[in-house]
Amino acid sequence: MVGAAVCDRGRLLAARRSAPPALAGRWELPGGKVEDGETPEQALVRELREELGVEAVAQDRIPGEWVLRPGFVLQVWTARLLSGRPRPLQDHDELRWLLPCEEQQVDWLDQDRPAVAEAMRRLSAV
Ligand code: 9L3
Ligand code: MG
Repeated sequence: MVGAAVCDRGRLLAARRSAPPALAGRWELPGGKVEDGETPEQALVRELREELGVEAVAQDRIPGEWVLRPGFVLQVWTARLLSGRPRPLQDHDELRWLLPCEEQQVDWLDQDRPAVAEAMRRLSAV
């Protein structure tokens, strides 16, 4: 699984899941499954296109892997928007751009928290 820490103008994009019921209302880094024949960076670009209707590029890997369930680990890259304005087209029902000081304002999925913290550290450092 690949997650995207989409950063723009000093903010990180947070997406609120609308499904499945157990995760609905929790916030995540948008992304999804890496399909056969794809690199994680390609999957990230495809998922952001499908889920948010934007063109983006993967930038830097955030070190670490977080177990989602047996056989599935989450890897995260920072990402930069090339064009479009993110809209919740599927899987999400709300988006927010968060400043580093606003990191705790949403209820992040547990597995996303370390990567979110690192992405916010990087945003604060520039
Ligand atoms: N997941 C966790 N953090 C993320 C993403 C993109 C996904 N940043 C978890 C939530 C679901 C599973 O992975 O349990 C599948 O996600 P998706 O394929 O529905 O996006
Ligand atoms: Mg997804």
